[in-house]
Amino acid sequence: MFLWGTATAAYQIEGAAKDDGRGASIWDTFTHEPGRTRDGHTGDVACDHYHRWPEDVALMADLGVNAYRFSISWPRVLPLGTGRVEPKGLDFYDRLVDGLLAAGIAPVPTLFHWDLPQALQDVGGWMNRDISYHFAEYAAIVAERLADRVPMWITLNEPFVHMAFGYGMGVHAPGQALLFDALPVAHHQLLGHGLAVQALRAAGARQVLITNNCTPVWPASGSAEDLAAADAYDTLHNRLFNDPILLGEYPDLKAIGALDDVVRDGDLAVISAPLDGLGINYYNPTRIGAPADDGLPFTDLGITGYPTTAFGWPVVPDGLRELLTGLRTRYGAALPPVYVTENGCSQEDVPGPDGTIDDQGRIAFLDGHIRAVEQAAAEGVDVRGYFVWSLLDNFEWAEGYHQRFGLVHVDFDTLRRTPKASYAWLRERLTELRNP
Ligand code: GBH
Repeated sequence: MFLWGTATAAYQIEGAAKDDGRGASIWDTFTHEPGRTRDGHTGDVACDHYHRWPEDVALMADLGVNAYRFSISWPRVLPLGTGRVEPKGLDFYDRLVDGLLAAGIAPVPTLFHWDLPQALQDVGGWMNRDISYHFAEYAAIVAERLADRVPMWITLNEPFVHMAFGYGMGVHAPGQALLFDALPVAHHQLLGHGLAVQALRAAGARQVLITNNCTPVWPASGSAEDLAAADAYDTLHNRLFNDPILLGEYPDLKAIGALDDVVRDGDLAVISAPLDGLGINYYNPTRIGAPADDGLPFTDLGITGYPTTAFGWPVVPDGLRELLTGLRTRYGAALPPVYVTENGCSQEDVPGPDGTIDDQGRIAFLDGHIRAVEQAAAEGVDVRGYFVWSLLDNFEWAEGYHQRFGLVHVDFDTLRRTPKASYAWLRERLTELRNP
C-alpha cells in the first residue's frame, strides 16, 4: 500500500517544553539565547500538540492520509539523554500511536529530528562518538515500548542539515560554526543510525529507514572548475550520507576534508546494515559554481527563473523526478524502496475576511511534486510513499513562526487550527488516488 502522509517534528509542534519531566534539548537552549531565531521565537508552546494531539489526529483522519510521520523527543524519554527513563514521556507517544492506529493511520516515528538532549551536548554532542551509543540506547528503549504497534521507523532526519546548519554554520542548534571541522558529526550520526538499526531490530521493529535530504546538483556550466565544484557539493550534501549506508563506503572526500581519524574498523559494516527503505526529503535543486575566495570548495549560486516559496526557495517539481531517477541510476540494486518523507512549501497564508486561507500556490506546488513522483515511478523507481511537510504551520527553526508550511493554518495567539484550501484539495486528490 502506497503511504500518503503528513510529516511533523517534535520540537516544531509539541510545545509543553517543561511538562511531564521533559529534559532540555539543544533547541531549548539555542532559542533562549538572544539573536538566534527571528524575533526570538522559541518552541516553548509551538502548536501545543502535546495537549492537542487528539484534534490533530482527527484532522489527519478527516484528510484521509494513511500514514503520519512524527518525531519522538529524545529528552522527553531520557531527560539527560542516557540513563534515567521518564515514563511519562514514553506514555505520551504510546497514547499517540494508539490514537493513530484507532484512526487507521500508520505511525511512522523518527527518533531524531535535531533535538539532542542538552546534557549530551554538554559532553560534545555529535562531535563525541559516545553519543552514537547513547542514541542506540534510546532507540532500544522506545522500540521496546512501541515496536509491537509501529510498522515503520526512521532513525535520523536529515543528518546533512543537522551537521551543516547546526555544527558547520551555526544557524541551527547547537550553534557551532566549525565549518568543515564538523565532518565527524556526519560519521557519528551515521554510526548512531547503524547502531540504532541493530537496537530496533533486536526489539522487534518491522521496517527501518533513515531520512536524508537530497538535492539534485546543477553545475553552473560545463567548465572543469564548475563540474569539480558541483562534484564536491554533491559529495558533501548527498553522497556523504547515502554512500556509507547503501554502499558501505564513503565517497572520495578529499575536496571537503577527511574522516580518517574518526572512522574505526567495523563502523562501515554497522552503518550499511540493510534497510527496508530510504526516506528522501526534497525541497529544491542546488546550482553550484567554481569556488569564490571564501575558502569553500564551491559556490552556491542560487537558482533563478523559477517561482519561489515565501522562503525564497525555487519551486522545481521536476527536480524531484530528477532526484529519484538519479538515485536509481547511482545506486542501482543497492537502492531500497524510496519514501518521500518530506516535501512542501512555505507561503504567506493570510486568512481572508471570512477566515479561509486560499493557498493556491501550495496546491500547485503539491500537485506538481506528486506528478513528479508518479513520473519517477513510471520511469522505474520503486517509490512507496509521499509525506507532505507539514500537517500544521509550526516552529520553523531559525525562522520561528514566520514561515508557514502547513496544510492547516495555526493562529499562534489562540492555537486555533483552520484547514487551508490545500487541505481540501489534498483530501479530494487522495480520494481520486484511492478510486482511480
Ligand atoms: C526540513 O529541512 C526539515 O526536516 C524540517 O524540519 C523543516 O521544517 C522543513 O524542512 C522546512 O524547512 O537556499 O534555496 O538552496 C529542509 C532543509 C535546507 C531545504 C535549506 C532547503 C535551502 C534552499 N532545507 N534548503 S536554497
